[in-house]
This record gives sequence, C-alpha cells and structure tokens, in this order.
Amino acid sequence: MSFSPEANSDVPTLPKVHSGIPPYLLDKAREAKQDVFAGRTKAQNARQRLPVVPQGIERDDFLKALDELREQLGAEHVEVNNKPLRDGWYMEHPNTHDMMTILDEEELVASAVVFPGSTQEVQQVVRWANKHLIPIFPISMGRNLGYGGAAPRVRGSVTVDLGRRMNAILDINAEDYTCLVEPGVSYYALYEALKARGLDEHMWIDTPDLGGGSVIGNAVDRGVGYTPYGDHWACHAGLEVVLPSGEVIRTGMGALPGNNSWQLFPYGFGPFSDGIFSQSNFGIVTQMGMTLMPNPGGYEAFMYTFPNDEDLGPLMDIIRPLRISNIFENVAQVRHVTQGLASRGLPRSTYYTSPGPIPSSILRAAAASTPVGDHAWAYYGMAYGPAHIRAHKLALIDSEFRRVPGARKIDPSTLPPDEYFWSRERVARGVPDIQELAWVNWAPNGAHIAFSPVSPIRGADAARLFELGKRRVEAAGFDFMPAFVVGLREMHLIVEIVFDRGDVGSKKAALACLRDLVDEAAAMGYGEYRTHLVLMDQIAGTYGWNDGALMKFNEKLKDALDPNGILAPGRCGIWPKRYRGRGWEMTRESGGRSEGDGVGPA
Ligand code: EUG
Repeated sequence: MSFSPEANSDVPTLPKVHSGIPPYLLDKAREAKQDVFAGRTKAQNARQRLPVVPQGIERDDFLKALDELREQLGAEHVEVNNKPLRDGWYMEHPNTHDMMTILDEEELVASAVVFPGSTQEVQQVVRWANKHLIPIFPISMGRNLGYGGAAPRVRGSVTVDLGRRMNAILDINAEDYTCLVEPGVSYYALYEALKARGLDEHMWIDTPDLGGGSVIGNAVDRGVGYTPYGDHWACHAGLEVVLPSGEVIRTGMGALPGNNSWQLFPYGFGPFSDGIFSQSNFGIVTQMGMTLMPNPGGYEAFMYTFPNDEDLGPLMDIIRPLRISNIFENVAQVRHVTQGLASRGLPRSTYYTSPGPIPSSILRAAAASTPVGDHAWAYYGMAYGPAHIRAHKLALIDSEFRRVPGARKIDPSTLPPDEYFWSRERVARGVPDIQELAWVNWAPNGAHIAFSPVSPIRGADAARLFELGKRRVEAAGFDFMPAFVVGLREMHLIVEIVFDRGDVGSKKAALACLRDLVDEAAAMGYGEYRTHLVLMDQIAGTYGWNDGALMKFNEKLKDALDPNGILAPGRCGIWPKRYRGRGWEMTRESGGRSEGDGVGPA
C-alpha cells in the first residue's frame, strides 16, 4: 500500500539532510515511520494544481515577481507549489501546508517556497515582498506540529524556508555554556554537534518532547523542554532579526560592535526588544543565542503513579511548593493514563472499537497489564546533582507524594528499555528523542491539535480544567488525554485532540471542540500559552482587557514596522492595516474558511 512516495524510502539522516534524524535514532525512526504509514488510509492528493495566488496581486504579476526572485536567489531556490500536496510524516514533513490540517488542505497553503541562504538574502526576499505586496511567511524548519506546522496563515503566502540553507551552528562556547545558531538547527543537530566536539559530557542542551524542531523556532514560539533550562525563551540570549522593512538589527549586547557578551547578557542597553519578536509577525529571526546547561554531575529520573482521577487536586497542591522552591528542578509532566496508554503507540482500535470515549474500565484494565501497572496519573521527574544532593530532594519528594493514598514509586529497574519512562529520562537530561510521536497513531490518519491553557499550579484550578476538558472532549467523541506540564509558578495543561485528518467529520468535531474549550476556559479566567493558526484570532480576542488595549498596541507596532503588511499577516491574531476590517479573522462563524475579502492598497 503506497499512498505516498515517502512510504518506501529510508528516513533522511543528519548531516546529509539538515532536518534529518541522528544515527542513534535511525532504527527507532524507521519503526515510527512504519507505524505511521500502517495507520494511513487517506489517499494522497494526486491532483496537479495551479499555485494558489495570494489575494491582492494578479496571477501574471505574481508569476513575474517570482521570476525576479529566481534571478536574485537562483532558480533552484524558488519552488512553485503546483504539485500534489504531500503530507509525509514527522521526519519528511511538508513545507507547503499543515501536515496536521484541520481545515481543507487547500486553505492554509503556500503559493511558493523560497530558500534564502544568508541574512542578506532574507533581506532581499523581504524587500521583494514589499515591492510586489506579496505576503511572506517565514518558517525555521516547519515542525510546529499541532500548532500549524509549516503552513502560512494567509492563503497563497510565499513560505520563506530559512532552515534548508541557513543551518549553521555559528558558535559553541564551552566556557560560557552558550551557543549561537541559525534557524535550520534542530535539537537533534545541536546534540550531535556537542557529541562531535566531545562536549556532550561537559554541557547539555534542553530538548522538547520531540527533537526535530528548530532551536530558534521553538524558542520564538515559547516552547518548552524538560531540564532546568526548559523555558526556552527565558534561556535565549541575543537575536539577529530582519525587520519587515528589510533592515537588520542585533538585540542586546549584539548591538555593540566588537562585543564578546552577546550570549551572556540578553538585555544590553535601552528597551528590551526581544519580546516583540516572539509569537509575533514583527521580524524574522536569523540568528539566536541559547544558553546551555553545565552537566550537573549526576541525575536520577523518577516516576510516581496515583490511583484516582480525583488525586489530581491534592497532587498539584503538593507539587506547587516543591516546584517553586526548586526541590522539583525540571519542567515535569503529570500525565493521565489515557495519554499513557496512547503513548504505547498502538491504535485505539487495539483496545476499543465502538464510537465514543473509551470506558474507564477498559482503559484501566489495559494499563494494569503494562509494566507500569494500573493508575490514573503518572508524574515524571528528575533529580540532578551528585548522589548525596539528590538523596535529600528525593526523600522529601517521596514523603510528600506518599501523602496521596495509593501513591506508588515505580522502580525503573523493573521497566524494559523501550518503556516510555526511558524516553522521559533521556529528554530530562537533554538527549533528543522521537518517541513522543507514538500517540498520534491513536486515530487512523492520526493528526493532533492542542488546547494549551495556563493556570496556577493549584488543585482547584487543575480540577476545574480537568472537568472542562473531559466534558467537552468526550462530548465531541474524542478520548481525553490531558498532560499537565509544570513550569515554575504556573502550569500548561496540554490537551492534544487526536483526530482523523482523512475524515471531514472528525476534523470539524475537533475544531468545534477546541473553539468551545477556548471560550469556556476564557470565561473561567484561563488563556492559552500558544496555539494553532486557526485559533489565533479567537485566542487573541480572549486577551481583550480594557477594550482590546493590548491588540491595539500590537497593531500600532505592526503598522509602524510593516506598513505594507507583508510579514506573516494574521499570525497570533495581528493583522496589518491592509487586511483589517475585511473579514480575515477566523472564528466559529467563519467556519472552515481562512480568507477574507481582499486586501487594501499600500
Ligand atoms: C506537548 C507539549 C507542549 C505542547 C504541545 C505538546 C506534548 C505533550 C509543553 O508543551 O505545547 C504530550
């Protein structure tokens, strides 16, 4: 069964392909790929297509403009998107559309993809976009899966794929524990570079659940990892940014010619500008500094399980003081058994074939037959430092967790090497993995989209969010798979809805459910930390204090920095002047349509 040319090819590897898998994960990636294609029934779109031309320019003018860009970048660095859209899979993902599409796949689609090779070429692309009034959408690697992947918000935008040719690790400083990277550097690649230089025992990177993402892209979208350096945005230091005008700036100490502290002191002098380049459309980040963690001299991963759904509240009230005082040192996950079972990688049909949510009895019986055993919640954490330092923290944690009746500490030596626990163990010591993909196979043609509200680390909040999520997700016909990701003083609840992207009804139900979740959570005082392209307008609207004062401020910045509105229009709900008042916002009412009615003059 070959719906996709990728299905029969081998997994691309580093360093041959910048976005490839490192050798130590190749076998695992091959298995993951088999599992993905085993669950795929959706036929690949084989239709030869005309490129979607963005609103505001005629087709002929657009094609002529692309010729001009070919002359500047080289014809091989401009690809028109007129071929059948291919979904591929995690390691061979498209840069033309959202591989996890929740709309019709011709909605959030690029007209062309261009590959600049330097900051100067990014500037050229931006100036070209201004000249022709063509919307561009930068991606680092395009693996923001669950949040829109590589797709542009405005249909027919030209995707600027920064990663393919700008993937250098410009510096690794083993004395200051920092690095400086370009957009095409993945966690996999950074980790491989530390190993190649013999530095992986000396210093650690911090990786998200999956290591294929761009270090820049993830930080700029304020993604999360699982060592003490898990807040990626907080851990960055120094940006180089191409502005929508085509000018280029360096922030912080980078503005001082000849400085040697760009990666050491993020603030420099004057207003701290970095924030406006995160979750925005105010600039294209072409270089970023990142701090790295000294090897702490030892580590010990641990896992506790708790028997009842209702244990969540007491558990969170135990976690909060321990986390804020750094007894819990890393960004930890508290996962529900549904997610635990799905993470074993088998389709839901292995356990249950009727429609509607899996009955708890079936879920719990399935969990009981796994090495971890029956449970409702699992806490995954790690203690760092030499043994005597860890012993103090682990003893405190143990006595606190055991206040929950039925709490069990899982002995890692009882868990087989392919158990999910060991993936969390690797990630918590900065070793990138690919295991997290497994739960996407829960549904046929599995795709995922996240609901990610922020709350205090408090029992009452966790219980309210759990009730909201369970009620809404199950009413929509999906299994509820919550995971709480505990930051320092807050937590992100991550509810991934796994839907069948080959089924229009499944896509519609997932989107409607997300819209309900966002609105109801906002009415309760909760907002999302990050979101998918299709929810950005709605969520930006929930941050509406004082008559939308924050969005008015963002629009002022947008109009000042990008008067032609060429850079990622609509990203994070920020629409340039030429687009405003023309119905571009995606809401419940706009349904599956992503476009508005035209754009205004320059
Ligand atoms: C995950 C984690 C996230 C996120 C989306 C998915 C994976 C969890 C912490 O952030 O935003 C199972």
